[in-house]
Amino acid sequence: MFSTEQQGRVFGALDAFAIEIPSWGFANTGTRFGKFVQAAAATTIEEKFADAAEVNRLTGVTPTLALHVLWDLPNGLKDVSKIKALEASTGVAAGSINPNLFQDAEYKFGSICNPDAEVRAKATEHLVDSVEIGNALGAREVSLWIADGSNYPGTQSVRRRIGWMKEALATTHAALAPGQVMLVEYKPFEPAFYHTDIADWGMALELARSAGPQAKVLVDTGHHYQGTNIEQIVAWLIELDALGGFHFNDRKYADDDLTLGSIDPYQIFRIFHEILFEQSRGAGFAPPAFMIDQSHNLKGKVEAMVQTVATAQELYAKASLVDQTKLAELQDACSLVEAEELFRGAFWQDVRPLVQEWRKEHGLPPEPLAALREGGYVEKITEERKAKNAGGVSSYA
Ligand code: LRH
Ligand code: MN
Repeated sequence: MFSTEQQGRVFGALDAFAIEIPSWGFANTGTRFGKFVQAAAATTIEEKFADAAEVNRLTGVTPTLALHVLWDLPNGLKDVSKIKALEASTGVAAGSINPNLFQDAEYKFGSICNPDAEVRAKATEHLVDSVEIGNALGAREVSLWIADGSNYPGTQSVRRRIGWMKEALATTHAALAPGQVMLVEYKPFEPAFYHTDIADWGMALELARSAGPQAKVLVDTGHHYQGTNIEQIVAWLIELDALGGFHFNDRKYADDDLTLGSIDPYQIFRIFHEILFEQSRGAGFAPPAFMIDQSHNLKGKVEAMVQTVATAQELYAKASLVDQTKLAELQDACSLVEAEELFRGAFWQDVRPLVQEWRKEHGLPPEPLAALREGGYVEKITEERKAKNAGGVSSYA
C-alpha cells in the first residue's frame, strides 16, 4: 500500500510528465537486411498525426510529434501550413524538428564535415531551413543528429572536419529565434564504422558550447558503448547546464532502437532519478525534453508506442518514490546497503495501480493498451492502409 505522501509524490510527478513521440515510429522501418511492411503503417504525414492523436487520446501525455524534415516536410517551409492544419485537426502539436543530413548521395563523405565546401554549404542551408521551419511552427527544439564520419583510418582529417562542423553549427545557431533550442545529438558509430564526427557527450558538449547559448546536448540512450554509465553523463550535463533532451529507447547490443524498458528498465529509472533529484533541489531546474526515438520493425507501431509511453510513465512514477532527503542522509553516512535498498526499493514497487488511479482521475483509460485494443483503431487503419502498404515502401521511413 502507498502512503498519502507517496501517492502525492507520484501524482505530482505524473502531472508534470510529458513525452514526445516520433513520426517515424509509425512508419515502415527496418534494418539493412530488410523491412517487414505492416498493413497499418503510416505513410503520410496525415496518418502519422492521426496515429499520434490516438496515442495522446489514450495516454494524455504525448501532446507533441517529432518531425523529420525530409520525411515529413519534403517541401520544406511550403509544408508548414499543412502541418498547422493537422495540428488544429488532431490537437497534436509539431514537436522537435529533425533535419535529414544522412540520406542524400552528396553526403556520402559527410554533410557539414564533408571536404567539399559546396556540400557543406548545402548541408548548412538544410540546417538553417530546419530552424526556420521550427520557428514558423513555433516548435522549440531543432534536434541535430549528424551521421558524418569515415570508415577507414587515414581517409579523412578528423581535425579539419571539427573546424568545418563548428562553422556550420555557428551559422545554424545564429539563425535561431529567441526561445529556440538547438540540440546536438552524439552517437559513437553507425552508419560510420571507423570515426563518427560527433561520437560522445564531450564532443557534443564542446560543439554546443562553441555554437552558442541556445545549444544543448541530446542524450539518445542507445548511443553509448556497452558499459557506459549513462546516468553519470546525465548528472554531468545537468551540472554543466547543458542537458537539452533525451531520445529514449532500449538496446541489448548497439543502437537497436527497441522499446523503452524492454531490455533494461532499471537504466531508465536511474536516469529519471537524476532528473527528479535535480528538481528536488528546487534550484529552478528546467527539465529537459523527453522524447522517444524508436523504430518498431516487428511490434505493431501504434501498440508499441502506447506500450512505451505507459512504461515511461510507470518508470517515472517509480523514480518519484525515492525519498531524496532520506537517500542523501544514507549516502552521506555511507550506509551502502540501506541506501541501495531505499533506492532500488522504489524500483521494485509496482506503481501500476497508482498510475491507473492517476489516469482515471484525469479522465483517461486506466490501461491504455487494453483501451487501444478495445477501441479498434488498429483494425480501422489496417483496412484503410493495407492496399497502399501492400505495394511495399519507398524510403527508410
Ligand atoms: C540516429 C537517430 C537520430 C534520428 C534517427 C531516426 O540513430 O537516433 O536521432 O534522426 O535515429
Ligand atoms: Mn536519436
